[in-house]
Amino acid sequence: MSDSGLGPDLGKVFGPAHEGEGTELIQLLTPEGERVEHPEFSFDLDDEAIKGFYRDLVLSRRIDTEATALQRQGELGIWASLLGQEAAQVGSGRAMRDQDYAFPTYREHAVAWCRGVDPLHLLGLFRGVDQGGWDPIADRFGLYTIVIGAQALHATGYAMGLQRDGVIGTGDPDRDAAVIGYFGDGATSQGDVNEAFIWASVFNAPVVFFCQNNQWAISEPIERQSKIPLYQRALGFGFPGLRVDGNDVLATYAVTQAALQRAREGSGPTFVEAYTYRMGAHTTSDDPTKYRVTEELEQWKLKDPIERVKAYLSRNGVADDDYYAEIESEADELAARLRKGCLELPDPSPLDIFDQVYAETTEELKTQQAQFAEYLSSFEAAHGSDTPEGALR
Ligand SMILES: Cc1ncc(C[n+]2csc(CCOP(=O)(O)OP(=O)(O)O)c2C)c(N)n1
Repeated sequence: MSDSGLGPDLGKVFGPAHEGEGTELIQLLTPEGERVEHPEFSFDLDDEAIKGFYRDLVLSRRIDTEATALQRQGELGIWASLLGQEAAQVGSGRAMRDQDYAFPTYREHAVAWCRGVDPLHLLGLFRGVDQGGWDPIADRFGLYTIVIGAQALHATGYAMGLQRDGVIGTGDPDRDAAVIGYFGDGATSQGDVNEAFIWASVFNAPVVFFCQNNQWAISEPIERQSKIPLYQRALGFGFPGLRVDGNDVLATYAVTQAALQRAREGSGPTFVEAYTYRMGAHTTSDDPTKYRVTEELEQWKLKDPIERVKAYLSRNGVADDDYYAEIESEADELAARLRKGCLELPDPSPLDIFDQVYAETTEELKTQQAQFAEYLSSFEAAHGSDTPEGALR
């Protein structure tokens, strides 16, 4: 009995609630870049693949740095940085097969990268000139979702659709598909996420719930979201939950790949808690120094997801300074292309919005579009401008 006399001491049953370094944490690459084995999960790719991961990590961090700079210079309305979460995103993103589908939040820039989405499309969204210019069907990467946790339901619904399409458990590796729903630690307190867990569980939906526990939901710490480790919640819903070192790209890859495979085979959902840290601000509108201490960030810098891969590559003679310089110059080129492309993005026409409601515009919408066009042209006739704003100038 616990001190309160109300029942078993949960602390003893589950261990410390928010200690990421316990035996429960699945890790294959230490912060020092040493490979370690895990009894259940192994990394089965070669060193060339790890070099590829390094490139993904560096380039996605550069996309992020450039976007933050563009926002600071007034070229983006806002930016949600992924700094510190690159490994969680690259590991899970690279574990997907072409036919799998991802439902992101607003921070999954490295997953977008892995899906082949041009980062310029991400900038267009945050610049406010479009609603995300990528093709969610062709790229198999959904639109960014700001409504916290809503995409967990979308992911589950899509996964149930895959079941009905008969593309689960056929044994054909090019056909069987699964879904990943991304969300943060704060989102686990949302009704939508908990509802998604129930639907996914009882319908055995082929979905991986991929939670990046970055320790903070804006200014709310993880201790205010859960009294037990998040991954242990899955058991109560009836499916497995795992905690992986989210700063370890090898472990994140291995765990996500296993969870996706389980889903594709028809064995149902898995909850993956990627234990990581948001090293930057929540968004460019946030000042984290108001609510967290510098020492915390300093501790997490020692677990940097990129440095450990670099340490591994160097330590094992897989890559040298020439390789790192090559990737740096590729990052420079990417950043320059994004900057130029961002500044050249055209402002949308007020009429464009009608084209983006349905895949095929309805007759009713076409009528409304024509009426709106006529309304806009009335300003031109009266004032020599085709917009109300222009007419006021
Ligand atoms: C339904 C809903 N409620 C509140 C918000 C405001 N909001 C934006 S981000 C955020 C915190 C989300 O934290 P978390 O799920 O941990 O994800 P993170 O941003 O840390 O990646 C909140 C509450 C929102 N966007 N949607």
